[in-house]
Amino acid sequence: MALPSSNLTRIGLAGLAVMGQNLALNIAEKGFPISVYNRTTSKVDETVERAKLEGNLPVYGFHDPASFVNSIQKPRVIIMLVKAGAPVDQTIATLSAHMEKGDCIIDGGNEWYENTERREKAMAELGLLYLGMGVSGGEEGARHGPSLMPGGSFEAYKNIEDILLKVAAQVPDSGPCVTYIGKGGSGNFVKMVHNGIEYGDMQLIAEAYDVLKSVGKLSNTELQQAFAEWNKGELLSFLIEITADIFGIKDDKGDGYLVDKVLDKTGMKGTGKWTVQQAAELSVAAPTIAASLDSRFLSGLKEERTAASKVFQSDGFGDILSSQPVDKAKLIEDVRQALYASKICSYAQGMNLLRAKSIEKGWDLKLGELARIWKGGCIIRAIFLDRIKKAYDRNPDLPNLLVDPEFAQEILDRQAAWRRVICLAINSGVSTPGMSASLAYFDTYRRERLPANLIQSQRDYFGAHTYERTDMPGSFHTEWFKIAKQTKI
Ligand code: NBP
Repeated sequence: MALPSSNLTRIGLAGLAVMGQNLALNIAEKGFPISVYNRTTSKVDETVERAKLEGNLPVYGFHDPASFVNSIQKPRVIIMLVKAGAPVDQTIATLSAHMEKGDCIIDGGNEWYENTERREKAMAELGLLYLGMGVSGGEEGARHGPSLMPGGSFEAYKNIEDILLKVAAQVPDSGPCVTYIGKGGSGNFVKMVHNGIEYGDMQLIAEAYDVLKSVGKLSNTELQQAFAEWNKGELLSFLIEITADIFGIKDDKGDGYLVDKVLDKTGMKGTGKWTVQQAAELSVAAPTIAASLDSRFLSGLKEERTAASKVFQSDGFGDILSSQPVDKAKLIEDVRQALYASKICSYAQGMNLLRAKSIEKGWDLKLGELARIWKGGCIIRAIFLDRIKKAYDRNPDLPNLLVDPEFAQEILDRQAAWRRVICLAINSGVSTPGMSASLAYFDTYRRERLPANLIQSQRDYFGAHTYERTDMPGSFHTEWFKIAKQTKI
């Protein structure tokens, strides 16, 4: 296809693997002529060919970086979608050599936010603008409308706002799933926490499945029906929808269902681990997300778990699975409520992490607005996010989602079912680390007095760390050891 009459395209995209190729086609489909480039040039030809097949979309391929950069109108905007880390630095070096003051590079990868901040500073010294933009929604999202989380240079954002507003997922009652997130690496950070929340959601759903299958003895057909039913109510979401689909898919290489043949070892790429590390750095409790990460670590120990299952089987533990008959309909309803209540706690943790980082970095993140742009396009999209947005609209300074009056009531309404599910799982020897962590988070957060008084006493006993008192101000130290010698029993 010949270049537009101006001989220049509106935007460029470098990195044509799954995400880049699909986002380029999406941008072109929305009416913005786009230049594309990839280190391995066969992917350039592949993308141009796909653009032809998918409706003669205005995608223009280039095999060398100079002609790629020079094909874009000024100020030039180039989105990079290459593997995070060194490939991003290498791509920036390749492209920036041909760019001019005022041009802008956008990294759409899952990058560590500090790398974006380092690069933004380095680019500013060359007079170039820089954005770190979280892109969520996988292949489908990139092609038909992702959730976009751009952070960094506001001027750069303004240069491409018109494109992002059209390319992002569109949610009828709340608009395009994009907003300017804030300065520096805030876009990458928000995407990282989104992924951490995604880990939590997937873990909670997997536990719901485990309880229903292992304790409730639901068949795949019954599981599919239960999840499909859940997807009509407050749990309506992309992840519940695809979970229902998964239970219906037969194995094309043998008998039975595919899900039963999939190896129980979870992969990961790092954003969940970063989320938990950041929560620890900022002293924000994120136990549900941490439990989901730990569960992925443990799932990776397949050989050890297989050996352990034999050890405990031979010692008489084995499957403690309850032999009592289970009322399937009641269990499905209890698990649904437990899942929803657990999910509220998980999102509360993610939102608190975002707020803590926003305060540390001065990003001024708008939590309600983040919930809004996650309502479409991304993996955690869910009707539930609308409730979160409304909670922050009611009170932008909400200390915790749990104390929003609507969420508080929802938790109260579900706590009996939630406790029943966890007790049943524990008594059946089925682990529910995410749901249990969520319940422990709730039970800890809601109590006025915790056993932390004893921990402070111990710390003062062995380390003279001092303690405060409930009945008078000041810092105190007691010679616990000396007194204890006289009172030992
Ligand atoms: P990958 O993360 O698999 O990266 C492949 C791309 O990086 C190819 O274009 C490859 O070029 C390029 N690349 C590499 Br590898 N090393 C390079 C180097 N030294 N110099 C230049 N280019 C280099 O692609 P992806 O799965 O499309 O993801 C892109 C980004 O988006 C990642 O940061 C990813 O974490 C993020 N993301 C992915 C998803 C998803 O569902 N896949 C979702 C959301 C975000 P080549 O063809 O020459 O090898």
